[in-house]
Amino acid sequence: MSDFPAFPPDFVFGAATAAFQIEGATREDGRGSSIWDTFARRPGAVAGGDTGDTACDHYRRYPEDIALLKRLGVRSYRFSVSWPRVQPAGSGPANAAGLAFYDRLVDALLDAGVEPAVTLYHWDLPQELEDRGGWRDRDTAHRFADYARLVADALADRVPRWITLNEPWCSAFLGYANGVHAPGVRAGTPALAAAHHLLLAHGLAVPVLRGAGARETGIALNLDRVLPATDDPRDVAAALRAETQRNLIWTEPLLGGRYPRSEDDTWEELVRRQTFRRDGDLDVISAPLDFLGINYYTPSVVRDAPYRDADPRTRTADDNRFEGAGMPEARHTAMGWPVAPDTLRDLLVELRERYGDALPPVHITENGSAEEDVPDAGGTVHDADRISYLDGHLRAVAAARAEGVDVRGYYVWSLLDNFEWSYGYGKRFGLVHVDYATQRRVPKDSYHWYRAVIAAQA
Ligand code: IFM
Repeated sequence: MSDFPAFPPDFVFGAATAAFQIEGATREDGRGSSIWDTFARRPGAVAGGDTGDTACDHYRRYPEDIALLKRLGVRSYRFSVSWPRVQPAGSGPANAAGLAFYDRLVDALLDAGVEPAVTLYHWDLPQELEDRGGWRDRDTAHRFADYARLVADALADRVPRWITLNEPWCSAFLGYANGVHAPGVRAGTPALAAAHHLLLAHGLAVPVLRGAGARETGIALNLDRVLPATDDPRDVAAALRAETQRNLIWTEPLLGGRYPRSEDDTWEELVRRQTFRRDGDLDVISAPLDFLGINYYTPSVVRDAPYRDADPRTRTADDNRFEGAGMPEARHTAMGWPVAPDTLRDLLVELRERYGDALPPVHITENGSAEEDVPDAGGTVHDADRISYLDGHLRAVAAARAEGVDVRGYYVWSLLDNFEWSYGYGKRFGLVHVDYATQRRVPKDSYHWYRAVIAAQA
């Protein structure tokens, strides 16, 4: 560890999870159904037909998981609240038994000396709201603000850090354009309407959270470092379209109070004929943030390409005349994602250059890798590749800090192996191995490595 960069004493080392991926207990204590409960039952939607019904059984085993966090030495634990556990149908009064779970969780974390950081929405929309249009419908943004109030009134006295939405790009584009995530819609404009309503939901929730006493409020975006495959102007223009879809659609309204200038070239008629934006929305959306959460895993190298669908009437909003060119020279994780830690530094420095003082302090709210973990006879995983991945990305954070980017925290994704959405339980991101047959948890080598990193900083 002697050559490991030093972080300031108040730098937040953390670990993250999300409700649907770990809790299980999907029918317990009055929890309603979510779009992921429905989607996982659609034949072929999730690898192996896996569901979230049991997951890591965290709903019952949370004391054991908190003990793992305590031993790890993290200052903060980022988890998400399940909307259908708190508001089974997505509106109306709180389900007291559902809220009580998070109350117990927060108290147990504080007793263990771990600060809770709450994400309000990590993709598990109550099914009843989807039946009324889901994120295509503006009203869902208002329902979200009501839900935020219920959770914040119950927990903001003890939870300092709040994240409204996790990776709204996935909710909008994987959910309503490409259809590989719940609710599995594959159609044209809805993804753009969904993106706008997600931003609005965030903006409406920010003052609600502050009013309830939240000390720090932000959003977690999965921003991409997009690189053109060549310096041919057509590839450079394609990279800007990719960046518009992945990054600028979020950062421009949130940090700049404007829609991206490049949106016309990216979406053409889809955005020119939109009807979902209203006067005043940008003011709501651009409410100042206390921090920007960035989830980062891998860069994208793209080149110019024709539309995948030549017919504008059926074309989806993720069809923006670019295609992935890959990074054959890089190592790839078990997700097939190229590993290029320096691109995290570049992304952070570029954000700082683009937004200047409008860029709030940053927390890396997720970073981690799925690897082909093979437990030894004792159940331990010797995951040198994951250690190297985390080491590289933490060094990239230190490098960005050295260049003046105010990064204040870093959360490993994830504490536990868990339900990796449409990949089911086949992909493992955890610092802790979970044997799904027995629910036995065994810390991997990466857990011990991260523990040593944190201890050495102290
Ligand atoms: O597991 C997901 C998480 O839910 C959101 N960010 C990316 C992770 C890895 O794919």
